[in-house]
Parts: sequence; C-alpha cells; structure tokens
Amino acid sequence: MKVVYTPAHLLHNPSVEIEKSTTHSPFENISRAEKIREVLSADTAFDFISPTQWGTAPINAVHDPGLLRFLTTAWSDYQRDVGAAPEVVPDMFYRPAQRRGMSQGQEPDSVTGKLGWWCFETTTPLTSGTYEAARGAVDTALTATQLVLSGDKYSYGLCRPPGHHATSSLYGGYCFFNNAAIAAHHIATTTGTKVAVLDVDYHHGNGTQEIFYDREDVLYVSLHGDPNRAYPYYLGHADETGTGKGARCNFNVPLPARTDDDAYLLALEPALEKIIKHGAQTIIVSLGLDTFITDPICDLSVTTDGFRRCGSAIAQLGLPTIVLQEGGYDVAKLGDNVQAWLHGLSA
Ligand code: OKP
Ligand code: ZN
Repeated sequence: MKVVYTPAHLLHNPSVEIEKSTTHSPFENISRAEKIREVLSADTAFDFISPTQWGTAPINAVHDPGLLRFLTTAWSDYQRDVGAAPEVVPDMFYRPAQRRGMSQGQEPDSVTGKLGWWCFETTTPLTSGTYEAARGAVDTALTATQLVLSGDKYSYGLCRPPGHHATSSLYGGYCFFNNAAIAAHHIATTTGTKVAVLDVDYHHGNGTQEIFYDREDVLYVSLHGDPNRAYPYYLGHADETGTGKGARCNFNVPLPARTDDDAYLLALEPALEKIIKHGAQTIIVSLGLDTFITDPICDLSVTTDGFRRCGSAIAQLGLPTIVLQEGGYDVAKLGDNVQAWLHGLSA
C-alpha cells in the first residue's frame, strides 16, 4: 500500500494548547506523524511517496474562500498589528446569537476580529508555518485519492494537521482544512459517483457532517464518543440524519465510555450496511486511533487487535478505500495502531 507523507507538517509546531482553563503542551504535535512514519517505513508492506501540489481550487470548492484567504496571512498579520506571538489564538468568538434579529454581520477588518470570525475554539493555534502545513495535508489527501482513482485498491494519506472538525467556514479542533471532505468532494464531482466518508475517530467529525449535510452524493457515517460527554459537544447525536436532498445521508453512532473491541465491531456493522445501501463506489476513512484504550484524552477501550479487525471489516465491503489520518494521541502506540489497522484492511 502506498503511504503519502510530507515533512511540511513539521511547520505546524505549536508549544502550548489552551484548554480546561489552563495551558499544557499540545496533544496534537509533530511526534504523532513522525511516530507513524517511523513504524510504517520499517514495514515493507508500505511504500512512501510525496504529495503532488493541487493548488487552492479544491479547498475553495469545499470551504468559504474567505477561510483560506484569512489563514494565508493571519499569523503574520497578527505579528504586525497586535504584537509578537509564536502562537496566535482568538480571544473573541463571533456568536450569531449576538446579532439575533439583525443581519448576519460581516468579517471585521482587524485580525483580532477575524480570528473570532473564522475560529470556534482555543486548542488550534496558528504558528508561522501552520498554513503551509495545512496545505500539505490537503495535498496529501488529494494525492492519496488520486492513487485510488487511478486503480490502487487502497491508499493511506498521513495527513497532519487533521481535518474533520473544520467546517465550510470555521477552523478548530486541531483542524484547518477538512482533508477528507475535500477528497470526497473531489471524487464526487470529478467522477459523478457516490462516496462514503466513514469517520472512526473518537471525536465526531462535525465539519465533515456540516459540509455534506444537505448532499446525497456524499454519505457521512461516524462512530464516536457521545457528544453529551465528548468533544465537539454540540454535534454528533443520532437524530442528525441530514436535510433536504441529503436526508438520510448522515448517520451518527454515539458510543458509551469504555466501549471495547467486540462492542465497537458490533456498532460498526449498521454503519457499513448504510454505506452499501447508499451505493457508495468509494470509501474515505477518517482514521482516528484515539478510540484506543490508553488514549490520554478519550474514554473508549479499543485495542490494537480491535483496530486490525476494524480495517478487516471495512475491507469486506470490497470497495476502493482511501484512508486519511485524523486523531490519535497515545503517541507511543500510534504507529503500531495505524499499522495494525492498515494490515487489517489490506490482508
Ligand atoms: C481532534 B481529533 C476538549 C478540548 C479538546 C480539541 C480536540 C480535537 C480532537 N477538552 N481539544 O478529532 O482527534
Ligand atoms: Zn479525535
């Protein structure tokens, strides 16, 4: 199986994360992708390639072009207009309820105002190289997609930063551009075939859900910690099933704490059935390994062998599958877990 990787991710290297009314060193850090690279490159089943460049059009086809425009210069605008800060984080958030009964409002001119306009939370700092890293992750996803469109049965894009929390017009949750959504939109629009995004990250992919909520060409299916206790808190409930043409094209499976391998594999079955019924010709997996039993920020109990079984269950569908990296924060085991999952898929 080909692995798409670029060292551009090293350019997104924040040193603090603002969370739980305090600061700590970031869970989402460069060692995650480097651990995966280390383990997969020692395994002859995987061949590494670099991404090709896809430009901005595929990003602007999914996101408000204002988001990319903002991210292109936000870090340096902040240094110039507000002051030197290696990590740029909003201290204001635009909340539409403040303008209840009025027009929607507009993007402010000041970088401080813009930060709160385009970002939804505090754990996703901008650093000097963040934009370049985020562009690299999109190129990685599209290159992995191209491999499968050209006939490879499977491919793996080692995307970092991840993408599934980025909505059409907001970044946050460690995500800047929605790598999986950009790939899914690319397949749907260039081939005219149906696509399924299967999101197995611990966290609900609110961004991917939002981007495709009213579309029938891309099915979104997600297994995740119940939003009543888990990030992103406001989305991921089972009654969110899609709207308009996208009615019944969104499928959420919220899971209880400590869900183990057998329970997880059981919960996966209706999700896979949904993909077949939808008529999807291609699957994009948003692969998070933060469902792992010792993940430091999550509460499920999937093991390394559970990941192998998960990959294997998806392979049973017999569909071309593009696997894109999302979360996973037990760095010591992250490489082994990705390896087990991908071996389950391609066995
Ligand atoms: C990204 B991915 C909750 C704040 C957590 C963001 C978590 C994003 C997870 N206390 N910060 O889905 O793994
Ligand atoms: Zn996650």
